[in-house]
Amino acid sequence: MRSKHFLPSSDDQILERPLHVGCPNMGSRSAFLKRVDEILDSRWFSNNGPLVQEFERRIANFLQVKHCICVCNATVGLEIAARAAGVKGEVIVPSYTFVATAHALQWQEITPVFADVDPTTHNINPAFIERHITPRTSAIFATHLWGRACPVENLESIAKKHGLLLMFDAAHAFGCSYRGQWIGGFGLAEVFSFHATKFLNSFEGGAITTNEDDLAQKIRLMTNFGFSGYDNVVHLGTNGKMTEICAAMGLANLEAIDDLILTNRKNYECYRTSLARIPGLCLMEYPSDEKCNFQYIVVEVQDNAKATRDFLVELLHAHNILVRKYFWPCCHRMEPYRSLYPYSGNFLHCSEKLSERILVLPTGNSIGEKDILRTCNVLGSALS
Ligand code: T4K
Repeated sequence: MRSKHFLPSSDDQILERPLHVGCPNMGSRSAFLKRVDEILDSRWFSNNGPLVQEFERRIANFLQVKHCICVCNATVGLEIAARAAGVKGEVIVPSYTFVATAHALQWQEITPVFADVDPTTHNINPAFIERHITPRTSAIFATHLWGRACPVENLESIAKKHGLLLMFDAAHAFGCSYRGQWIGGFGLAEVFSFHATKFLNSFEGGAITTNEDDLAQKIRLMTNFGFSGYDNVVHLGTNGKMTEICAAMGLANLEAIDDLILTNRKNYECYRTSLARIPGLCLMEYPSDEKCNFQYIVVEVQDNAKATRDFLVELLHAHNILVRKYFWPCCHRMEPYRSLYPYSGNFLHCSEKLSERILVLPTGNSIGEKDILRTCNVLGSALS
């Protein structure tokens, strides 16, 4: 399968700039730098500063959700949200997701129980959840993978039937909707990531959103060591705070969100046109009746393709196009899960298949049409 014919010479490589999946987006540099000056002048750098408060207010308004608590990253956000909600025992999660979804639970000795996903949406498949429910199950933690909403209503009815909590890892899903309503207000709580690689980034960061007043209050306490005012610790807590500089970046990017989504959408359409000519590749579709941030260009390498996914990754990397095999391997094939739960793969056929076949291509506002054509030409050279 592998052929030297497709590999570029070292001269070609030097000429072509690297294209990264996850290359950070930037909104207005001047809007960001103006806020940085304000931060330095005010000498207020962290601990619920004015920019974090503004970022929280604007996210809550945007998503039309009652509460938003910004955090230092989504992983800590997931840990805090689970703990504040009283999640314990076993929790049903997808295995085809970033490992943080499972780690956030295992970190606090809650057992992630992996359920299989749907081959089209790549989200947890409600049909496979009930078989994993035991007397120890306390919750379902579902990921809106790639920003495509989970089947929320089905999950709600399973959770209700079995008395389980329902929460969402919404790390990919800022600016996406389910049945016309922004993701952010579903389940007990949802957790967003604003990591550098996310289309809306705050360098590092995240946010927990909820419509539950008591839960929001508890999450806020837990994010700041359990402090309620000066010198008064009323709860167990950790340090999950977002800094002012991160909020400044988040605000500059939130102000640019329409442009960022438009760029992602244009890139997606450009990929769609170019990939349609290449046999053996299937571009992930996003539902046309929902809002979507188009931050991931997800391509499935099909059985009839003339090259494997791994060959294509190697080839693209040789051309300085740094595509990713998200999410390979699945969580259950990573430590500590591989050793702790060695048989969990028996029920995860679709997850395993996807993790062997999915290729994620570069997008964002550092990528243009020329870069997309360059990427598709390399793919075409191997597959046509
Ligand atoms: N849940 C889900 C479903 C998630 O996808 C994530 C994170 C989380 C929870 C947890 O969220 P956080 O706690 O991170 O807020 C990257 C990100 O680090 C991670 O945030 C993200 N998901 C995941 C999908 O991607 P890696 O292991 O792929 O990172 P790395 O270092 O290989 O970088 C990814 C790509 O981005 C590379 O091609 C290089 C490029 N890059 C990266 C950075 C940081 C840049 O071009 N510039 C940069 O500054 O995890």
